[in-house]
Amino acid sequence: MILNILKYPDKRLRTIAKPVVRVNKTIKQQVKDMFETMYEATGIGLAATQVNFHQRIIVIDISDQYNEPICLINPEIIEESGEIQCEEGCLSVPDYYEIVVRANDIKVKALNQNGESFELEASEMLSVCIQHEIDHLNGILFVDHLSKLKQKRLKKQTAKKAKIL
Ligand code: GNR
Ligand code: NI
Repeated sequence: MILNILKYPDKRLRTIAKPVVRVNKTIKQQVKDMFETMYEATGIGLAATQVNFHQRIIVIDISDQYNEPICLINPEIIEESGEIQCEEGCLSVPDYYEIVVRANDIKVKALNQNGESFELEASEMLSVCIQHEIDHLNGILFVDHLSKLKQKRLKKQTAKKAKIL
């Protein structure tokens, strides 16, 4: 099932997601729906928060062929180093792109969609995407990393757009 993606400045995007207690049927169905929604929206990642489901689930696929799905449940960054500046966008902030500075190399611990614990080392685009998605689970948007002036401009621009729609 395709899920609705919340759009900035929806306050529900500020919700802090709770850890998944057990990877049961409901969670597995949610993961399925999130992959379907991400692929349909042609994103490279999606956090549960964006579809108004406030438990710690992320889906990612940064491959060209869209055939390398990664699911992270209760993800935790256990190591990080280096720096990368990457132009980011967000399905919850349509048509807006800005450079954000993040760690280039991370090690993440999570559960997979069968509830098994695993670790993943990531760098560059995958690393950026994982950090962007974990931010969502904490109610943080990439625009929060920008200057106050850029945030003010985005806010004004979004309000103006909402008026004509
Ligand atoms: O599709 C997406 N592209 C993207 C590009 C650069 C950095 C992060 C991302 S994630 C984004 C999908 C999304 O909004 N995930 O929360
Ligand atoms: Ni996003």
